[in-house]
Amino acid sequence: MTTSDRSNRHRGFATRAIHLGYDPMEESGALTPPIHMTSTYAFESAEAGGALFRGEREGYIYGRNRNPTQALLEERVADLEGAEAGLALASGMAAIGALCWTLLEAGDEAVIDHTLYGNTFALFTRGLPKFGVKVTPADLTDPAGLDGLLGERTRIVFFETPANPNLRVIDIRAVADRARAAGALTAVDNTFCTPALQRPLEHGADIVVHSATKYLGGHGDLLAGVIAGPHDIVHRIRQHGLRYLTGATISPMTAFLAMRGLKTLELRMERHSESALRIARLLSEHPAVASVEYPWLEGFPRGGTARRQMTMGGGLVSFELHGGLAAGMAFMNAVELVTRAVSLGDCETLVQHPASMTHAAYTLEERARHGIGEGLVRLSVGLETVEDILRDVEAGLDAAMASGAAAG
Ligand code: 7XF
Repeated sequence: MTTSDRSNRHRGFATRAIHLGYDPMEESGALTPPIHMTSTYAFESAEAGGALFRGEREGYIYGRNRNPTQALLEERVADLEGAEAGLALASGMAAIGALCWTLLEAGDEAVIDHTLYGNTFALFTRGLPKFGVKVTPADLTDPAGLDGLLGERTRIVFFETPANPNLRVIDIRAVADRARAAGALTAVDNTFCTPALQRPLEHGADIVVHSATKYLGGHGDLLAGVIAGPHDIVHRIRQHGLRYLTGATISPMTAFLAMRGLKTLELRMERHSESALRIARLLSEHPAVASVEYPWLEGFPRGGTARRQMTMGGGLVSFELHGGLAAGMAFMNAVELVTRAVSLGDCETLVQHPASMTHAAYTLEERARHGIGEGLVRLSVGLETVEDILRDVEAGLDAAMASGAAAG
């Protein structure tokens, strides 16, 4: 068998998530890739060390830049996203930060969608302007609205789809076409879908970022981030964003755990999606519920776009109760199996309140302007027996109604 056969690049998604780029026979037959716990690398000669630093030779120098365990994770995620290259970092925020610090400079502009994870919003609207970058939030569910916002200095258009926490869906192709025509890069946070359900690069985006803390890792036991995109951009982010602008390196142990998660990614995303659809349907039929956000639910805004760019609905469901915030709080306090916690994409079903938790970085006024409801409750549907989740959610809704709060 040739080396290229062993790389498994021609195989299906799940096979590549398990086998890509690793040949056990090159590592003493070890079935799982070794964890390279080393901070630095020996140079064959003094000259060879210099050549590595000058980029004239391929190889490892120092653990802050790269490690073989990390390199395999990067190769796998990049391949699954259909990207030339990947870069793994210490967290999702490390990935988004390294991307911004590398690609933007004082005087540049960026356009972001109205709805982003709270700290991504804070990075763009509080962090970057301190260094002379102008950031304009826009409603990218209407891509035509971009036309007046893209200037000569616009370098990046950044959004999530579906967005955290209200699941709004953005047409990747429509935004990317406009951005490209104006000379700007399109970067999509693909955390909610993962490449198992949506590959933004196939729809015209230039760069994908992930909080691998969520579905890629999949087990609530690590923090990590990934960037995937063209080789030259990813190389620049490694050389600048990772090496000296943030130093936010992923640990080899964490890279190993993230790869263990990847092996079951496709399976998990299917089950998350199937269960979430059932929960979304239950919610939409319950008298306590005022509205449900789930991309696969009948009548969901831009559901056609969702079905064009995603293969299933994913594991996140958000909803508002008739009794608003008080009813939502009563629901969260009544559930027993569902765990009150932020984060998402774990095996455990988690519930949280975006306005006071994940999106507390927005001001009250910003949340109102950007469509993040004060009463919105976000569920990350886990992998437990779906009947158990359904029963617990229903009991929570009944309890919220009985408390009187849901009458609102
Ligand atoms: O730095 P992290 O690995 O936590 O990733 C940041 C991040 C980036 N993009 C999206 C779409 C995210 O959802 C996140 C983290 N979100 C968690 C949440 O919404 O529950 C953070 C818990 S405060």
